[in-house]
Amino acid sequence: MSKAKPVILKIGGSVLTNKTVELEARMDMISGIADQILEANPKNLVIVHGGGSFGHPTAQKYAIKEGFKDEAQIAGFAETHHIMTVLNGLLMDALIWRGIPAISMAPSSYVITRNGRIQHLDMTILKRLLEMGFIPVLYGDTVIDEEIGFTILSGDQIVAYLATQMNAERILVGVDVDGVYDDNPKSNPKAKMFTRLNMEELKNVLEKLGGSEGYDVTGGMRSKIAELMPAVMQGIPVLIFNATKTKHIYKAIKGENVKGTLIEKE
Ligand code: IP8
Repeated sequence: MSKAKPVILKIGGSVLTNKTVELEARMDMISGIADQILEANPKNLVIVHGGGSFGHPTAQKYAIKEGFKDEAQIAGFAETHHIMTVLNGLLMDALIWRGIPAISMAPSSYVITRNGRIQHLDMTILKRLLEMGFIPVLYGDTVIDEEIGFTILSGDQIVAYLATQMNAERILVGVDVDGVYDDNPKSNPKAKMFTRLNMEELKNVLEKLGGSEGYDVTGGMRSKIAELMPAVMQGIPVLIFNATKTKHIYKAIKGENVKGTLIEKE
């Protein structure tokens, strides 16, 4: 049984899916990620993944994030949750059939938000699973909200919450770009990547960052980083790296050197 500090790995929806084509999973990527996790053989890992072109288009169609306004959204809420379980199932298949002890934990079953912010997240079972050597796998999901009825909870908010509550050793954020840039590297080839940022520098950079390509109801790189700031402030380092590149997830889990942006408090 392990009581060591956990490492939280976020796998962006942009890595698992083609964000510009609705419901297109990147199966090669999913297999490659599972291979790397198998090889890394992590002991205290929690995985959280995003919605990509699975969760976001449906969430957008029914305006789930904005809360309950009319009956037509009820089926939309169920559909959005279901489509997330489908994406999660693709990743789970890849992990389980390699013998990785991953356990899927749908946040809609144990999280309540208030105006979109986590109000209650029961970590009892998650902590037990971790101690016993399982790898809990969570994801951005539809959740019940005390104030607005329901909403969308981003994987990034889950990551920050778990990391701060469990005082994680580090947070690894795998996306489809090499790190944090001073402009969008997909539209501006001259954009400069930061290899290291402290809190002060990060605040300045945040003002300049844009949203993400394709469907995204939870807001791209800017809101991703803003969400992770409380964890950084608590002294938990965050590495933002390109999870689509060969062996990057393996190296990040192992604590080996990976190209990316390391965000630290000081
Ligand atoms: O991609 C949102 O999670 P994210 C999940 O981590 C849904 O923001 C259901 C759209």
